[in-house]
Amino acid sequence: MATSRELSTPPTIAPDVLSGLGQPRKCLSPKLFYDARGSALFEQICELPEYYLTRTERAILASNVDLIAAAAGNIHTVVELGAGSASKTALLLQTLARRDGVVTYVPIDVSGSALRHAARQLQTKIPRLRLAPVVADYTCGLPARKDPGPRLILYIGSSIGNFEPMQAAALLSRIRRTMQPADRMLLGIDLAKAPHVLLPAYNDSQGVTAAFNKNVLHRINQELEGDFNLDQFCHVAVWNQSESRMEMHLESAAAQQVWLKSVSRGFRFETGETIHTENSYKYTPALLRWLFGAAGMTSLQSWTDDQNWFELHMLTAV
Ligand code: AVI
Repeated sequence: MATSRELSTPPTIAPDVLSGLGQPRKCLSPKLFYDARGSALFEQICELPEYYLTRTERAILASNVDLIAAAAGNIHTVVELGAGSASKTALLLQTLARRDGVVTYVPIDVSGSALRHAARQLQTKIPRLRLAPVVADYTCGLPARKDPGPRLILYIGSSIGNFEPMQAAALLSRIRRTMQPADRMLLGIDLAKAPHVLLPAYNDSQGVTAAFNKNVLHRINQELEGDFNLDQFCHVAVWNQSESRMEMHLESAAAQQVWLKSVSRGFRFETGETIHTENSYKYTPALLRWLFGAAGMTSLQSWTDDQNWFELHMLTAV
C-alpha cells in the first residue's frame, strides 16, 4: 500500500518493459507513457480539437458543478486518482471550498512533475485549499487515510477506460472497500460512439498523439540505455468494435534489432510487427451496468453532454 507523501524517485521501468517486450505479442503498459515528457504531451493532447474527451468532461463539470457538489454531500477531503495537472478539478474544488471552507485535496499521481505543477496552479487559484500530494501508483492501493472524512474520490478523465473491464471492476472494488458510507466517488466514463469521432481523437492531424505513443520508446532509450530508432516505428490507432475499445500500437517499419544496454537484453522486430501500447475502452450502457455491479458500486446520479459522448457518475459503495 502506498503511504509515502514524498515526491521521490520512481522505481525502475525494467520489469514492466522486459515482461511486455518478452510476450509473443509484444506490448508495453500504458502507465509507461507518463514520464515528465509524456505527461506534458498528454496535456497537449487534452487541448487538441480532435480529442473531445477533456473538453466534453470539462463542459459537463462546468454546467453541473453545483449539482455535483450537492450530490457529493458534506465533503472534507477530495482524493484525486491519476490527478495529472488537475486542470478540470479546480472548478469543483473552488465550489467545495466556497461552500465548506477549508477542503483538503490529495492528488495522487505517478508523475511528481505533474503534481508539482498542479499544486502550484491550485494554491494560487484557491488559497484556502490544504494540499497533500502523493506520488504513488494508485492501482496498487489507496494511501492510508490521514485526512478528515467524508471523502470524495475523483476518478475522472476516462482513466478507468485504460484498464480491461475485469481489471477496472477489480480496481473499483478495491477502492470501494476503503470507502465509508458517507464517502462518494465521481467517475468519468467515455461512452461508445461513431468511429469517425474516435479515430481522429487517437490520431490527430498535428501528430501529438503519435509523439505521445512513441515517447514510450524514447523513455526506454533514456532509462534503459536502449537504441530504439523512433523513425523506424509508426503510430497506429484502430477502433476494435467487438471489444468496444480504441487501441494504440507502434508498428515496426523494418526488420530490426533493438538493444537495451542497461539490462543486457535485445529484441527482434519483423516488418509490420506491432507493440500494443494502450487500450481505451468506450463504455456501452450494458458494459457500464456490468462494471458497477461487478465492483459493488451504485450510481446515485449521472450527468452527460448534449451528444451523450461522456458521462460523470456519482457512486456510492453498496
Ligand atoms: C489517460 N487516458 C484516459 C487517455 C485515453 O484517452 O485513453 C490516454 C490517451 N491515449 C491517447 N490519447 C490519450
